[in-house]
Amino acid sequence: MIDLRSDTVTKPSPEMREAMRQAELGDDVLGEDPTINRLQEMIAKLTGEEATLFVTSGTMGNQVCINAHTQPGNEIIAERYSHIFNYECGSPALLSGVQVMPVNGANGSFTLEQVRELIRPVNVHHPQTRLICIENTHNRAGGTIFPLDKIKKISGFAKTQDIRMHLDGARLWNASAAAGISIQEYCSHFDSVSLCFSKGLGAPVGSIVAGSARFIERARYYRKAYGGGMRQAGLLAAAAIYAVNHNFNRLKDDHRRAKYFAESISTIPGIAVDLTTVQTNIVIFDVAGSGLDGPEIVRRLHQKGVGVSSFAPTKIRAVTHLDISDQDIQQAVSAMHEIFKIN
Ligand code: TLP
Repeated sequence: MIDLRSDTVTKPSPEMREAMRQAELGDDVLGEDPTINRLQEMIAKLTGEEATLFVTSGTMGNQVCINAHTQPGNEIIAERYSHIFNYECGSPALLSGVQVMPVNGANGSFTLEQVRELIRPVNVHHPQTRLICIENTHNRAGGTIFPLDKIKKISGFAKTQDIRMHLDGARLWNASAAAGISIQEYCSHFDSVSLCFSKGLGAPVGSIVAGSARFIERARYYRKAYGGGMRQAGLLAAAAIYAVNHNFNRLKDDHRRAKYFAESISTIPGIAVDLTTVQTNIVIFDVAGSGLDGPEIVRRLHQKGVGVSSFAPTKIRAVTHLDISDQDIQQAVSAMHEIFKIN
């Protein structure tokens, strides 16, 4: 199966498994796992943040940060199609007691002017706006990069309003590789950041949150409260260390393959792809013009050994990753041509 459903589907390589086998272990709830501690120090350096905390998933990373920044009854601003607003089970309400004010982005990003309009004036009727969340790259918009100049403007203004900034950087690795902007530069404009090891970098499990030492202490409390305190989890941290050291620099290959796939299918009648949004490893295409719906195309591709995911009634997502080769992409393109020739 050529599995383009997500970059989460990768399996650890023999070398990564060997790194896991050799990991020194301890009880991380007691702060005694040397491999987790090594990973946390490594990412603190990479992000330029004071402290970091290994967590089980991107969702847990975002949610401990939201909880650590807010009080029940607060409001947070997040993009209309963001992961936090759409794919985290309503957890801002469920776990933190906050409501989300959605902002309509253009390709996943929004402007300071839009934020200004949404911040609640102080008034007895209003919730207090406490946090602005940015997703970079933006999954649902097709792996698009949130421009740094927009981030700087929003972050500068947020400071003057005593509003915190959170970065859902599950795929910040991809943004950094594609834009040539360091992880540290991106992180310097946020009070908290969540990064995933189990997407583009290919580790089996795990994310990390970064911020000030005080903030990370609060995040540690919420991690424990959510059942995310793990014991000899250095096994997983070893995979994450391997992933950062070996798989960050190769992301451009995934981006090149995504671009090739997008360009190759864009010439098929009935398929619409906005090539300007294909900036990293995600391709979203619309099959409305083909007369078939998304789930039907997903089914037909599956029969030909190609996995993609249905994202909206007529929209399909394909994601490249480290288990996808040039030949796999070529085969996926051929499968698309075959399907659309029949119709
Ligand atoms: N995204 C998954 C699905 O949940 C949609 C995927 O296949 O892309 N932030 C962003 C931007 C994400 O794309 C995801 C996962 C997460 C957070 C959550 O990460 P996990 O799945 O580790 O909780």
